[in-house]
Amino acid sequence: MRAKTTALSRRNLLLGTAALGATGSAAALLFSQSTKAATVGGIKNPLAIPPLEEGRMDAGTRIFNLDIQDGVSEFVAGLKTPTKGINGAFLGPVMRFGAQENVRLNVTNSLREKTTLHWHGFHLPAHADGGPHQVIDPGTTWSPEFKIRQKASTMWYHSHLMGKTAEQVWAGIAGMIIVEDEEAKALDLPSTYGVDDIPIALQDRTILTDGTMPYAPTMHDNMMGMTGNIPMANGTIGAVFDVTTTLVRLRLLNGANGSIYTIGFSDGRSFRKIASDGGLLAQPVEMQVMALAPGERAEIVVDMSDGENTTLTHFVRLSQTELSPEFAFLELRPSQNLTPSNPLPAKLASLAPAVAAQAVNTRRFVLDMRGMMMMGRFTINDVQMDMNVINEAVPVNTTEIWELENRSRMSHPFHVHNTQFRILDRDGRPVGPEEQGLKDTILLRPGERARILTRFEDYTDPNLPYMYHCHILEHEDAGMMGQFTVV
Ligand SMILES: [Cu+2]
Repeated sequence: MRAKTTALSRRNLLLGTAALGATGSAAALLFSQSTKAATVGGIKNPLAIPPLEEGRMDAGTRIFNLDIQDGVSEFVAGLKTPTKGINGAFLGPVMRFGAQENVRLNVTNSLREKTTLHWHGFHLPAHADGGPHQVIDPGTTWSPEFKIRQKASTMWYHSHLMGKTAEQVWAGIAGMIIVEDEEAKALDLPSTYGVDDIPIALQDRTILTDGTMPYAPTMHDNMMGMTGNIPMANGTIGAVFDVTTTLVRLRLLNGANGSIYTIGFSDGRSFRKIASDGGLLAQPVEMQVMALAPGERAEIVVDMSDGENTTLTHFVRLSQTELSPEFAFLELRPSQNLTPSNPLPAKLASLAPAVAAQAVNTRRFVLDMRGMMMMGRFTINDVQMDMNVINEAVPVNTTEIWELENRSRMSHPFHVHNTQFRILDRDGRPVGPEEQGLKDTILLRPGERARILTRFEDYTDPNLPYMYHCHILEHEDAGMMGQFTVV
């Protein structure tokens, strides 16, 4: 018999932030009240740092073994939570790839259900992409091989099973990837794994008092994207990290199903964004608050030389100038004697300018929601995803402008497989320097239009498609996805 359960409440867990409130200041974004004490209901846990997996070299190929499995996690002491993970109970190892290397990923499915594993952000052949067409049956191993053709970046991997992506990612089938290259190494950025270079998967979940974390979206969740009331950083609730260096680099991934995070620090300190989805920006960009949508990554560098604790926080925007803390993700606790870090270089990656005039073709994608309020049908160009329909055939070696329009009344992060694109403009206006780097996912606010510059240079395959889709996983599963081939 099923035990009677209720959801653990954030009101109980987030004592610190609940007490904070927020009062307005017309002058600046409001962070005046410190959320220093705002860890989760007094719960403090050391931040889980996923094992760093570098594979083993065999005849010039870097080989990884990944085992997708059922597990049991203890997010809350004494509560057993059934989860799924890769080489572990929840989430997976951080894999490190070198640019230009060949990799082979032996992915074994030890679940009792089908799954897939998609390498998000990578330029690779369609048969290696791990999308809905590369199903891994229970008890079998899928071994894609591809060459790493990325710049130094923070990527990730996750289930992409047709109609089941949301449920499987919620359970934990996701992990992060670090790509390194010579250009980035020469910059002497903080890069000691787990010391001053920290991968952080930001997620939220709902856990019941019996410990379960069921994927049971309501109509509202299917509509808005599934959200939980408990923040997690790498699966840790109330995460605390002991900082030992004056600068710390956080590789942030929004690995949530449906939550768009507004990221900043509890004491209002600024940080420098150094990388977007596909790699380093041209120069560090100082920011105080940053939107991060499902699927997006951002690398930030935080200056801890003042020796004060601060908490990486998701804020809710009350108005243009008022922010209210919602989730305390990670408390950074500097030690007494910090090791001085190298200063951040003024210039980072060399990036070719994004020139709209190079495009010879324009393609339009209209994201919409049709039907009654709670019976929504999510579409791109008026159609829902059909595994048997190739929606677009894109000529190889052709620079194109993709015009994206969000005609619905909610936000959608639009993700394109197999490419890193550049954002030309939003509603006709150029984007800020923090959005001028390489991107594979772009957040479109309600009613917003954006133009992106794409180019697919090889890996033609007239039969096997790549995906473009909304990265709110409930929207993706509800059909807000389409297929394109490179021909
Ligand atoms: Cu969406």
